[in-house]
Amino acid sequence: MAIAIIEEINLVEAEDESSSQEPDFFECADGKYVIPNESMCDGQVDCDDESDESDETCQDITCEEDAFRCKYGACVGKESLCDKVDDCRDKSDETDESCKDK
Ligand SMILES: [Ca+2]
Ligand SMILES: [Ca+2]
Repeated sequence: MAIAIIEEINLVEAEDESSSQEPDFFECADGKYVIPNESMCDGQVDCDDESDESDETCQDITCEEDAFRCKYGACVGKESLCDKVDDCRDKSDETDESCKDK
């Protein structure tokens, strides 16, 4: 019983440590690469497994006010919209739907 209580305390301390400091890097889901935070959800795939540009990674991030938001959540510059270059991983910046108002 006593051992169980000690383990519980350690667990709480570990959680506190990780939540108190913002990580500067994003670790790919496969653990092979660590990329700078700014490369996360920038439209370009940096992780072998594409986990830096996945729906799960990007759907909750916030874009700059003047950025274009790709369908899966990544942020690219507004000037990237409909410039005939695929800037979003899912090419959602170059779809007819995205460009119809341009
Ligand atoms: Ca990226
Ligand atoms: Ca583009």
